This record gives sequence, structure tokens and C-alpha cells, in this order.
Amino acid sequence: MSERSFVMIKPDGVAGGLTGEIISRIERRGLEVVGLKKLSVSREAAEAHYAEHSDKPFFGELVDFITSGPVVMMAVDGRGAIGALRTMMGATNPLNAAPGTVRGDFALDVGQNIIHGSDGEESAARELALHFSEL
Ligand code: DAT
Ligand code: MG
Repeated sequence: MSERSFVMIKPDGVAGGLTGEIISRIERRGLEVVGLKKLSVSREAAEAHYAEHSDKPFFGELVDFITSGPVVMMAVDGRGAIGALRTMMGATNPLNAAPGTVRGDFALDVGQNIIHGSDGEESAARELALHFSEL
């Protein structure tokens, strides 16, 4: 079934010059980038984006990090897109992420793990409404 997911290349991925590499992986997989923009995330949008983690001890750090520089946001369509993108991203902690995944290839630190992707249909709908209201 065709799905739409929300993907964000985090400030470390953009600063590290990985934007093209990541978009290329998504396209080569057969998924379609239907929305794309580069911007700095406001504190308000960052807190809303990560609202589910507001009680966690790392929440402040997470919001500081995601607002620390430009990010690239994408809306991505395709068959099973949400799960396919999560698999391509790899485990949250890059030390546990398999080689061949974005995190497994390009990151070591859980606090700076390059990429975000929606983890289900509900979060995809919420994140797309938050960041891609124009679509
Ligand atoms: P994911 O990004 O794989 O969906 P998540 O939703 O559990 O993971 O967490 C969101 C982000 O928060 C994650 O990408 C990095 C950060 N994070 C998660 N667990 C952390 C921890 N134990 N210490 C520091 N940052 C953490
Ligand atoms: Mg998550």
C-alpha cells in the first residue's frame, strides 16, 4: 500500500554533506520525494515535533540539537514507505545500527544520529501536518 512518511536530515547530516547521499538512497530504493525543503527549525516546532519525548532526560539536548543548524525535510511516498525508511535509517543508537543503514554507515552517537523518519502511520500524519501543511 502506498504510504507517505516524513523524513528529516538532522543538522549533523546536513553539515556533514550527506543530503545528496541520503536523497539518493531514498530515490534508488524506488521511493518518491514529493516534498523537499531546507530550513532552520524553530524551537516551537522542535518541541512539538518531539512532544512524545518531553518527559525524557535528553529532551532539552534533543531540542537544542535539532535547532542548532539547517535541516532538510522531505515528504516521501511509496509502497510501505514508512517501514522501508525506518529500515534504511537503522537503529536509533548508531552503535546498534547495521552497516548499510544511514546511521550504521555515518554515525556513532545516539544524540547525533543524522536522520529522523516517522515510526508509524499516526506519527507520519502528525509530522506531515506539522512540517508540510502546504502539501
Ligand atoms: P528514532 O529517532 O529512532 O525514532 P526515538 O524516537 O526513540 O528514536 O528518539 C528520538 C531521538 O531522540 C533519537 O533519534 C535521538 C534521541 N535519543 C533517543 N534516545 C536517546 C538517549 N538515550 N540519549 C540521547 N538521545 C536520545
Ligand atoms: Mg522516533
